[in-house]
Amino acid sequence: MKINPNYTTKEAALALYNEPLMQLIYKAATVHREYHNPLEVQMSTLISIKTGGCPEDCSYCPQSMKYHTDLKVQALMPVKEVVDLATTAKANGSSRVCMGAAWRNVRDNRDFDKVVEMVQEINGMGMEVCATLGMLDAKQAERLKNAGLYAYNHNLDSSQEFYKDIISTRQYQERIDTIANARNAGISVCSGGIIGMGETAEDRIGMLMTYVHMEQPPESIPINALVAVEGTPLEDQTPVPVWEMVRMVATSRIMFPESIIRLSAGRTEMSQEGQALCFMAGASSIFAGDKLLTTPNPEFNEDASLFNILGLTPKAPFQDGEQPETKVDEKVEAAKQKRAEQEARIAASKPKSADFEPRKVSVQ
Ligand code: SAM
Ligand code: DTB
Ligand code: SF4
Repeated sequence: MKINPNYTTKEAALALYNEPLMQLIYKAATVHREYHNPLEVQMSTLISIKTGGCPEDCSYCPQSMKYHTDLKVQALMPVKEVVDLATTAKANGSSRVCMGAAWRNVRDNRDFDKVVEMVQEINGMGMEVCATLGMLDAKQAERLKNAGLYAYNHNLDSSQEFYKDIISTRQYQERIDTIANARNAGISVCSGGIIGMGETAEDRIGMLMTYVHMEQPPESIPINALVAVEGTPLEDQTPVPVWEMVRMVATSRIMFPESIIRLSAGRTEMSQEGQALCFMAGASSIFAGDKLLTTPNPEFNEDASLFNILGLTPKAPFQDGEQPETKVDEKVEAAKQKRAEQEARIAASKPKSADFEPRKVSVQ
């Protein structure tokens, strides 16, 4: 993944961000056409495989157990349910599934075995599989890679300076380390941030500068507008003007010409015209489906109509990288074997239908 050599200092990047908007959009659209097909948009479907009850205190997040939101905590979904949702997503044009878990970090337990199995199954369906499960060590990253994971999402969210104001339960460096673990395992990196949390333009650029200084910038950069959820510390934040979203998308597009810029959370608050400007400014991916993880997203029909108006088409999977191979995972195999044995035992203990044959009663 390339970085744009003209914007490797904070001053240059900030000056770009502050350029007259029409000029910024034009520059971004030009870069976009040079590196991407501007009529194709990647559709990625989010599945919240484990919802709420998270021990972290990210001030924007309705899933933190520190805040009192209306959210219903849900344990890890069964593998079959996730596969069924992925099947629907594929039928609706999504080429990627992103499985999100409200975890601080991945633990080597049965739940992780199930996530590995989900990755195997969805990769087997010919879709790009992404996961966002919190912090990840090198071994866990390797296991996910071997299962067929295509991408790992782990956002920096904002600048290192502003980070301390929104999260106290983990360090910025820990985020950077997880990203490095995914990268070193050969997994494509998805990492971006949120605007509208009260940060300055310098903070937005500060986050992008962290990506500039990485050995390799992320293959995809999600730009989220804060969804201000009642009960979270950021519930009263004023909605970010669409123009700032356009600026952030355009600046990211120009600074990282080869990466995919994803127009992420916040689309329900944006007009079709606002979203069109973001596509013009270089966004080439969205989250599809009427729900993000826990908050609403535009309906399938609304997006279909927008794509129709703008002449956009969904992007096919694996256009930017090969489909990973799924390798055998001992723990998943053992769990499957155990499940099969249990099912066989249950079947054997059920009374045979013959046992229920009605007794013949002779009528006299
Ligand atoms: N727990 C994992 C983690 O934090 O990495 C994965 C799930 S977490 C919900 C994924 C990302 O969603 C966060 O990093 C944040 O950028 C985004 N997010 C969460 N709540 C949001 C909100 N209210 N508005 C916009 N983006 C949000
Ligand atoms: C990302 O950058 N945005 C997505 C995905 N990566 C995991 C999540 C958005 C969550 C918005 C709030 C919610 O629905 O809970
Ligand atoms: Fe937990 Fe992730 Fe939400 Fe932070 S963003 S509270 S880590 S689910």
